[in-house]
Amino acid sequence: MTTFSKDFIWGAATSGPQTEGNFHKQHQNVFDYWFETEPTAFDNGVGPDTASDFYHDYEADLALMSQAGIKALRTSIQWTRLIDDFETASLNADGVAYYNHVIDAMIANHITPYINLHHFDLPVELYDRYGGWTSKHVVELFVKFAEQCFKLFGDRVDNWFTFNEPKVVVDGQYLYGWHYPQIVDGPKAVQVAYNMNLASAKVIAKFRECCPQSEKRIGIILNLTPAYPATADPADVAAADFAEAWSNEMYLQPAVLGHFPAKLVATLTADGVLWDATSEELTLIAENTVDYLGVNYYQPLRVQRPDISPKSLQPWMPDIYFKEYQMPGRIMNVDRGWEIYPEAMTDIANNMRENYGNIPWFISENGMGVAGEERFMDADGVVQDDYRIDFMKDHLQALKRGIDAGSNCIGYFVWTAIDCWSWNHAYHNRYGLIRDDIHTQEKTLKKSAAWFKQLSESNSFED
Ligand code: BGP
Repeated sequence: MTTFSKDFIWGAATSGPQTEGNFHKQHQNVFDYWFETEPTAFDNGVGPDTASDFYHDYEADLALMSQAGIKALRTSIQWTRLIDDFETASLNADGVAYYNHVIDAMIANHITPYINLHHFDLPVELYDRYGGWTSKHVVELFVKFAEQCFKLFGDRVDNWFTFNEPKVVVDGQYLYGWHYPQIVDGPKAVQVAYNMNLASAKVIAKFRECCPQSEKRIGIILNLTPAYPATADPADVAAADFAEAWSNEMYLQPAVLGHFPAKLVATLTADGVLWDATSEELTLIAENTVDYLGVNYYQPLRVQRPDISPKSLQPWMPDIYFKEYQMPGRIMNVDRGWEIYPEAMTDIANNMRENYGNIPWFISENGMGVAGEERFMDADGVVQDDYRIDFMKDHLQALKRGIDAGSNCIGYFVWTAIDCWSWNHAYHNRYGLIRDDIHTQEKTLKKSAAWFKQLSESNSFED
């Protein structure tokens, strides 16, 4: 039997752009625009226009989540839905009414709202006008949007986040070209990483002004991918150290400790690509750290020395310092192409305790994406997703080992409640405890929903 404390939070995570659909939305985010201009970039040509229709179905969807034992829901407010004019942050009446209804419906269903302000969904106009997150003016506009959210919803929402996975914005939009605007530019990506850290600190400063009550808290959600060297050879270990700093510490340290990793700063300085920062900004980052942290964990990072000499790659890319490596014998989620390595949950928990002042933190995403789940449906149409239950069990057991060693982990949010639209992969991999038939929008509980309900009611499960 694995048992968690009575006050452990059992939740689910999702996001506005992946669930709502674009009904009554005045503006496009970068994914909406990308889908309009290049639908073939998305699995099966399926875009975010309908998603799982949370815009219309939120009441029924929340009632179903409640039946699945979900006691907290992390979702996001779309900048492109709430705001009419990005420069002044004037409000869109339909957007305000919609998010008010959703938050009220969460509370009516005894689901605690955890509200995130940015889930990869930059308004495309702000990319066209200013270059998106490369611009410090965009940082200021984001603070104005955040202030509106705090003023509108801060009376009912205690739990806030500035960003989901800034690393995916940096890597996907500015470094490796996976996501629109598909820029491949190392130095630009360095500046974006800094600007997002700065934006997070500025939003936290604004939050302290708007929501000073002690029960209100704000954090950031980071996807942590612990970096493990391929061998004990010093060259592989050095590569893993750089990958750890670049992928994880570049976001974790400013958020929690208020400063950037010194070794990484030294390397970027020596390479002539360090971000543009002022001393006032660095002081602001130092003074506005998070109250708590959300950690998304899916896969580890296996690292080996790069096969190019560090100075041979021009223009600069972080890949001159490390190379990802596929460990022989690793266990894979073949559909998603990600390694399954639950043990990293213990390592993350220990890292929080040992290096981050034992900050309160929780798993803000963890889950298993599987393609073609119809094959696992029984005669009653219930998806028998035992693989998902096993995945959660393995990760929760590893997490519990870290908690038993003293890590201050306060909850576990599964990705996700209801199958939702997922960026380029659209509906290819399904993650939900609840199935969505995307043609009829019929939603049905999977076997894992019953398991999760039992878990959230008893705070324990049979091993
Ligand atoms: C995280 C994102 C989520 C979600 C999840 C699953 O990085 O925060 O939005 O999409 O990954 O990944 P994917 O949808 O790419 O399979």
